[in-house]
Formats: sequence, C-alpha cells, structure tokens
Amino acid sequence: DYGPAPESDDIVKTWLAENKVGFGHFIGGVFTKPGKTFEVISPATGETIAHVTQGTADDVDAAVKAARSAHGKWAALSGHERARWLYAIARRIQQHARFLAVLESIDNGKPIREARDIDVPLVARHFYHHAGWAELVETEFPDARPVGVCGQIIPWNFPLLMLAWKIAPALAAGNTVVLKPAEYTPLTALAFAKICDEIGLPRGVVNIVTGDGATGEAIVNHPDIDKLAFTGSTEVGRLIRRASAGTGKKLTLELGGKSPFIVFADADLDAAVEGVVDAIWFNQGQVCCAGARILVAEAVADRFGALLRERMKHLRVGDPLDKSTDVGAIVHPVQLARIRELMDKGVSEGAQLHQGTAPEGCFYPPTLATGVEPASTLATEEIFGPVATLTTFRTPTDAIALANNTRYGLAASIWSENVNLCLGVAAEIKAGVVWINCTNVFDAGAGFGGYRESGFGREGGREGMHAYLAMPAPKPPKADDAP
Ligand code: TXE
Repeated sequence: DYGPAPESDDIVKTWLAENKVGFGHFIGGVFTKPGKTFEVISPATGETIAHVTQGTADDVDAAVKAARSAHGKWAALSGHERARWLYAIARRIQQHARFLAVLESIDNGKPIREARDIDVPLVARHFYHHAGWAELVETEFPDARPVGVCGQIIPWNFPLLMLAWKIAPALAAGNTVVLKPAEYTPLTALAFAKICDEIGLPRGVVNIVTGDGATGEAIVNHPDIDKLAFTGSTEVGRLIRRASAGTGKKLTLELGGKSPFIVFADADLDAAVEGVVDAIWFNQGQVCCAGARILVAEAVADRFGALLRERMKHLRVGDPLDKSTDVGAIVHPVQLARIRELMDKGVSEGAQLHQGTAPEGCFYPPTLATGVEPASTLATEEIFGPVATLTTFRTPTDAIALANNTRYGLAASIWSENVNLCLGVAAEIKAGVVWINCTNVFDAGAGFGGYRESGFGREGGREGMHAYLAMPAPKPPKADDAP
C-alpha cells in the first residue's frame, strides 16, 4: 500500500525510488523484470524520473496470451461480479487520488490543480459509471457478446484518463486488455497496474506493456487481438487503419481536431473569455477537442480581443506542482519544438502573435494568433499547444462555414444568449460534440468521438459500449413488416 503520507510528493518520490532500477511490464498479473529501458523525464524540470521497459514483440505476445487465457473466465462472470471489480478499481483510485494526481503532474507537466480536480476524479467516475454498464450489459444488449482481447494504445495528454476511457468499457463488456501507454507518460498506467494487483483483479484481465511506436505496431499487428482502440495523432491513426484493414479486427480511432469556438455578438463576453481559458489554455492546449479556432462576431471582435489579451496576461505559467499555476509544462521538448516550428511557419505566413509570458525550459506562453488566413498553417494544422487563432465573421452562415472549414470534426462550442441561434447553429456543425455556453465538459455517460479525420467510434455511455461488444447483424425485415 502507499500508506498514509504527509507529503504527496514524497509518496511519489518513494515509489519512484523503489523502482529506481527500472519498471517492467504488467503481464498476467505479474510485474516483469525490466528489460531494455528508456528514460522518462519530468518536462517541468528536465529530470529523469524513471526508466521504463521498451516492450518487444515477444512482450506483446506474452501479454496477448495472458489476456486470451484470462478471457474465458472473465467473460463468464455475471455482470454483477464484473461490476464489483470495476467498483473496487474506482474506490482504489479515489483512495490513491493524491498519489495519482501528483504522479500525473510530474510525468506530464500538467498543473496539479487540473490533475487533482479534473483528471483523477473523471478517472474514478469512468470506472463507477462502467460498473453500472457491467450490471446492465446482459439486459441492455441481450444478443451481444464481448469482442475478446483488446489492444489499446493511448496518448500522453491525459494519460490516466485515456486509460480509463479504454479499460473501463472493455472490462465492463467482458473483454480483457493489453494496453500501451504513451512513451512520454507511462507512469500512471504502471501505478494503475499496481492498483489491479492490490485489489487482486483476476490475472491477465489487464496487461500493461510500455514502449514506443514500435511496441504499438506489435500490438496492431498481433494476430490474436480482436479489437484495436487508438487515441493519438491522425497520422498514426491512418497507419493503424491501413495495417488492420483486411484483418477481422474491430477498430475505433480517436484522432486530432481543430475545434471552432464561436462567439456571437450577444454572448456574455466575460463568460466567453473564461471559456477560452478552458478551451485552449487548459492542459497547455494539448487537448484533442481544444477550442483552437476562435471565431468572433465582427461587432464585438475588438472588445473581445482586448478582454482576452488582458486575461491572458494574468495566466500563471510555470511549476505544475504549484497549486496556483494555470498553465504547466509542455509534455516533452520534442512537442515544444513541434509547436515552435508550426508557430514560425505561421508567422512567416503573416500571422501576428499576442503572447503572455512563460519561464525558460519546456514551457510555451499562452498565445493568440491574429491575421490568420483560412488556408494557412495556423488555421488548419492541429498545434496541440496553448495557441488559439482569432478570426472574425459577419453572419451565422459565415460562422458555420468557417467552423466547418476543417478536415476534422471532433468538437465545437457556441456562445450566445439566444438559445434558438445556438441550437440552430449546433445542428449545422459537423462535430461529434457541440457545447453551448461551455466547453471541454466531459461525462462518462456521454459518447465522445469525431467525424472525418477526427476518427470514428464513440467512447463513453451507451455508444461507447458498442465498441466493445460484438453485435449480431440486424435481422432483415419480415415480409409483413414491409410498408
Ligand atoms: O502522437 P502519436 P505524438 C497529435 C497532436 C500531437 C501529434 C503528435 O497533434 O502534436 O499528434 O503526437 C503510439 N503504431 N495528438 O507523436 O505518435 C505512441 O507510442 C502503433 C493528438 O506523440 O500518435 C503513443 O502511445 N502505435 C492526440 C500513441 O501512439 C503507435 C493525442 C500516440 O502517439 C505508432 C496525442 C504506430 N506506428 C497526439 N506510432 C489526441 N487525439 O488526443 C506511435 N504510436
């Protein structure tokens, strides 16, 4: 047990020190000896905080075999019994909330306030919610059966939350999993493995294999995996779709976005400014559904821009473990370099940047880009940093056209006091989620996912369960049902 500890940072330090030689995988309920390892850094300090094993194709194979042999018994449990395991996981997450939040903040660079108040509570909520689905699955989906062994590959922006989005519905539906966390942020997945071990979850139901893209490829190509679930870049999503085409694997992809944030002239502008803070400066903008394109009605554009620039000055960028920090560190120097490269390109294409301040190191200041042409880099590429573009529109029709002028379709948010306008515009926007007078609101009970190059399949709620169940084909209508 992590035990009662006066200082949350100390519990994390102790755990990391205990595993100083390196972390192995979690396969068949056993922590393997570390193999060839790679370094994990804390982006805020640049310090190496752990060594984690680079998973090989043999490691993936061992994990798939463990998941396969655990599957029969797990699938045969009653829904109620599986629900009890999911409840047990959720309770343990709450019990170790502080440890997990600090670990996430150190590993990812996200502000502790967000890890503590958003990531970890949503993780617990996801397991509680899906415990409910485990209870309901037999009655709600009477003809369905679990898919089998699921290979799940997740990104670094919400490491533990993305794990929850993948593992909770899979287990609720009666599947077993092999999950690979992102190479930048593997530590909370290993802490999760420890939780599975502590509660005595049947061996092999959850397997965690760490590693980079090559390990991910080994999962994608493994012949005994029945379903692949991926969240990450559109490029890798494409590779996975190609690699799995022609196999019987079920596939869901949650990829990038370039979501519009539309402010009409009658919006509560102060509320909309706070909305922008949540839309693009939350999690350093490393959010697939971030409101990265602010579209504002011409009539209020000057006033809104001024309010936004003033608000930006007051954002505190820095030490993720400081409770007053608003914007933490960018996940990795490679990602920082990527952001800088895109921004340089944007400036060379004529964009003007309005920036707050950021400390030296792996940090990027909150940024607003104006003078951005619709076809330019900053308007079209997912930057995945704390950068929003600001563009004006005249009519709702213009706003809709600009909003839909993207190859993505993950999310959108609309700000106006006129609810009819909001609902009318929402219906015209091609996006998986449309928020009205709010943004980045997540709930385990609501399906989340995209259109177009943002991927396909839904996570969360009833729709999310479909991804983890094999459904019988719909019956053809009988002759006397014909109209
Ligand atoms: O993502 P990758 P990266 C976007 C965002 C970001 C960009 C690059 O724009 O700037 O992607 O990030 C695993 N087969 N998003 O390069 O590579 C990898 O190990 C199988 C949006 O870090 O897609 C990791 O576990 N797996 C996004 C996971 O894929 C492979 C969140 C994601 O990494 C693989 C993250 C391969 N060939 C980035 N190559 C979102 N939608 O939220 C890599 N991986």
